[in-house]
Amino acid sequence: MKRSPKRTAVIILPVALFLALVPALLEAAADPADIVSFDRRHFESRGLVRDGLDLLYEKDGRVYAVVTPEDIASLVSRGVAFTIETARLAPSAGRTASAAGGLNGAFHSAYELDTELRLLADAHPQLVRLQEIGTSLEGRPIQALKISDNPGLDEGEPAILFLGCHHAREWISVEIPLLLARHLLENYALDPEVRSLVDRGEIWIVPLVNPDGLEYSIHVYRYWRKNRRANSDGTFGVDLNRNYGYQWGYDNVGSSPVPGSAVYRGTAPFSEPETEAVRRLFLSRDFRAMVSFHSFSQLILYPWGYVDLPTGKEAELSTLAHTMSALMAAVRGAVYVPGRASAALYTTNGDTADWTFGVSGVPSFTVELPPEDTAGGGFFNAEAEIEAIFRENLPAMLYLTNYAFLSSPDGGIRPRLPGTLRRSPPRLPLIKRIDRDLPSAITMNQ
Ligand code: 0X9
Ligand code: CA
Ligand code: ZN
Repeated sequence: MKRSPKRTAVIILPVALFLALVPALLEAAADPADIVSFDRRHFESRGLVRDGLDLLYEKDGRVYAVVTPEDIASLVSRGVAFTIETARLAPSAGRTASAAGGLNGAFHSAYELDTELRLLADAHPQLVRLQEIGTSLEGRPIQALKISDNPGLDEGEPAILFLGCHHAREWISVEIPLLLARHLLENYALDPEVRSLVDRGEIWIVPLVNPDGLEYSIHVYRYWRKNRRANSDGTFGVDLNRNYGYQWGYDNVGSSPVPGSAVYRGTAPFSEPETEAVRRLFLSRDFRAMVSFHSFSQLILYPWGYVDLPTGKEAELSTLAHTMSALMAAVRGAVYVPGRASAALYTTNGDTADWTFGVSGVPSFTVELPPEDTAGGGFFNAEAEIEAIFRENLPAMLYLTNYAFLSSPDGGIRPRLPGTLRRSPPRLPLIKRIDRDLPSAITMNQ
């Protein structure tokens, strides 16, 4: 039903008339409204009844509407990806984040990603299966794409895993694995290299491990890092990249036992449904390599992370990291510095790569995406850069996928390097701390 125009201010009214208006005033008080926007294509394709929403206007391909909580529930159930715009439109809000629409511009919220993944899966049913691998604390699906020929069959092929967004504020880390999925699906018929990889193995892509945190980062607090666990002391959040089970809680430097800390490790290994979902997926298939995308600093990190010691495969991991770095630099010159995680950055315990390597011995990497530093934008990547960052990561990801599919199941490798191995880039000095960009007045514990 179309709502009445804005209620006009009541100035002076006889008491009787005022009393007659009380129900309407109560209704107004009980009728909190937000403004949302969504792509007009979704609007048309999802069969929304035009009269059912309080439409405001259409701009740059997006429809804006006033919605109640019931309207939001209805949008969610119809699978419409929307962005809550209220804060942006408030008089106090500053410049808009983007011309592309939405508080998060061209980046994907959890809902926007869900829609995108469904559209991708629907468009390529012969190459991809969308699988919910778990549910976040707040009930959001954690989605995986399995990309392979005969994706509905269990062909027991070797697999590789790409993960995005353990950390809420690292929005770019959702986009790169998502674009990788799109690239594989849209180029299967055109590109023999893509086709060969997709035919020979399973490429598993989980663009968003931490949906609750991402939503919080979009709508409430841009610098949020952790998930949204309500901790026992009233603080929120477990650092999902400290919650994995290999050498979990090894010391209090690489993770923290304090719930309010940005690097709180949780009450137990895999205490969080988000990490548990990754654990179950990883143990259920024949994974031969893993990449977890983070931002920022432009690094390619390999185990160990928990202590500055080499693994038994230091040489292989180092060679792989250097090769990937060279492939990345060849695209447009951006140097991703390769190194052992503990030495090149800092020690962490309970991170993803230590666990996948620790339990399986397969090449496992944390890729810290651009920019290099806070001067380059820190956690804020220009929308116009998303595609270029993907392009420079793509050859390295294809290379690692091929390498993984040639490896033997015990994690040992039949070496086969590309003919055009370039020299590794120079190693740069690095200073990076988790909290380095946080305005000191803002507490992490909200
Ligand atoms: O601290 C992390 O979890 C990662 N960096 S981030 O700024 N994206 O939070 C790095 C994890 C890599 N592992 C180690 N450095 N040990
Ligand atoms: Ca297959
Ligand atoms: Zn991170």
